[in-house]
Amino acid sequence: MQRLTITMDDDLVDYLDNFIQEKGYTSRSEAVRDLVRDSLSTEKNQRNEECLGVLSYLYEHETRELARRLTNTQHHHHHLSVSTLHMHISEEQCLEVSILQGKRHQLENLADSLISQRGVNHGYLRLLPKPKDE
Ligand code: NI
Repeated sequence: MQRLTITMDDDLVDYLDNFIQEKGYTSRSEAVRDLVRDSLSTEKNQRNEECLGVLSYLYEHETRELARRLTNTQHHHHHLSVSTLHMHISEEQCLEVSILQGKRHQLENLADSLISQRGVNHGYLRLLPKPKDE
């Protein structure tokens, strides 16, 4: 192991300490190791990992052509999209929750292309490693 000295803003340290307390870490080092490991392994090594994804977002269905554009995007990536639940929340707002399956970077790209559309709010993708067949 190597010892690192890191400089951080006070705000960020508070944020980190809250995180440590919430998660029950016993030291900052342990927490920072996990954060770095998660972040770097996601970025580099696990790009092609088979994943399940749960994508949720709110959108305003009356925003010009948005409902049609979102559906088109899902159709264009139909091999990644397993199922979508649609809820009409109000006169204007809809909630969609999609179950996705595919390689990590494919699911991230699909989620980005949906979430980044104007009129889509609170987009959130949760990825889970797909359990291997026994
Ligand atoms: Ni709706």
